[in-house]
Amino acid sequence: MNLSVHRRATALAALTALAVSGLAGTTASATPPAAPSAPSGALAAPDIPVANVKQHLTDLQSIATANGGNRAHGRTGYKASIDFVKAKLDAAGYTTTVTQFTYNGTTGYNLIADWPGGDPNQIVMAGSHLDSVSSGAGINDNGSGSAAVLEIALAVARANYQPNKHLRFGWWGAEELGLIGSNRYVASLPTAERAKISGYLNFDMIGSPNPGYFVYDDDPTIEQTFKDYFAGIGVPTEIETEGDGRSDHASFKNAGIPVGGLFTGASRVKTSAQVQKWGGTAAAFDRCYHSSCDNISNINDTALDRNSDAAAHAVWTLSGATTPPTGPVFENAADVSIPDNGAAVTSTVTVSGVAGNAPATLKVGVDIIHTWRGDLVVDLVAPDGSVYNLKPFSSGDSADNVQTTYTVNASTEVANGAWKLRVQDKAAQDTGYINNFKLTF
Ligand code: DTR
Ligand code: ZN
Ligand code: ZN
Ligand code: CA
Repeated sequence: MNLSVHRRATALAALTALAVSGLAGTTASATPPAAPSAPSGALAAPDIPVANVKQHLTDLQSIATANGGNRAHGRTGYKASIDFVKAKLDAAGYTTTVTQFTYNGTTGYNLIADWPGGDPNQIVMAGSHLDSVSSGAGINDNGSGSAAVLEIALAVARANYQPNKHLRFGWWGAEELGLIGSNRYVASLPTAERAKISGYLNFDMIGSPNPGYFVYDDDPTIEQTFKDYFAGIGVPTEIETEGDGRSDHASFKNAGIPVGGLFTGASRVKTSAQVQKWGGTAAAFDRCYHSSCDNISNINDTALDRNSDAAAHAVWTLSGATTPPTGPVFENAADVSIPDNGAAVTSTVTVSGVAGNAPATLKVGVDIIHTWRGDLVVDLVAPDGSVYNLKPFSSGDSADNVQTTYTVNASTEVANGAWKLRVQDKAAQDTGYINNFKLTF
């Protein structure tokens, strides 16, 4: 009963839509070649504004100051840090998840932020631990990594970056007590989910006041991606040796996930050769490591800037940009009504002037107005009659409309000729019409 009321109501809505759109284009139009358009996703990473990263550090310092001087596991400053990062990501359009765990009798938290889109079976992850030790605010260790990863995530949103791979960011709890949060996260993933992570990039201490530029010696592709960035800005790097496996990447590496990361040094002393190379002094890379003086003054802005940019470069490069559609666009904006539970109807686009075959990534833009899209079977029919099913009959799917772009491997089809969008309504009661059919070569 309820169901039929809903179906009736949406049918009325569609009639209204049909009446309005009846004024819209009724002639087929082919417009090759397409006007040059901006890429749908930037191909190169943007510069990460170090001022923004610094502002996040100032905010983390304020959180520590307001919470007894630290952001340690089990203390109020830790949860406040989680809330701070999460709010920024939520506002930027991320899907965020906070997971709880118990360690040492107190509650710990991890924060995961997923950027919608990309191949769900190929995930590029970047992460950092958000907890400090209890003796200080933890601004270099590890506000620096946390703030850089946050700003990179925000830069992804600002650019509306749409990479081929799925992007996920993580902030870990209780790293300082033995990589606890990241271990719990990895342990929580079913084997099949772990296998989808193509790489994990770790950022722990990337703004040391007397910095070195260290790259983790792990996955060769990730390592090379970081090295390429530093080579490009003329900054020499060394392999990280101050304790392999001493940060959250170890949790991922132990599960067989490729890892990499950056580091500017902790309590180890910079050698004179390293002073020659990088400047600074022959003293600890971070004399405030795990101390109360690891505050907002304990940051080298140049190191923070370079490492934030290198991290963004790796996130962009490893997730792969979407190749912008380059070829001509052909479209048919004529409305074709779809009879209820009736015969198939078609909208035709005639392609001409495209040499050779269609691409392996033919973009098929489908815009069908319908009050119960589950009724519909949608196919692309090539000029020679080959059929590519775009959407099967899915009776339970009561949502309105089919408005999406399918990617079809049409590389065995000759491009020129009459391409059809074929739509058949296979269940009674709801109806609609083809609003637009578009092919991008
Ligand atoms: N685990 C870090 C400090 C640390 C020491 N060696 C390395 C090597 C690579 C990354 C980090 C570190 C801490 O949180 O104290
Ligand atoms: Zn530490
Ligand atoms: Zn750390
Ligand atoms: Ca129907």
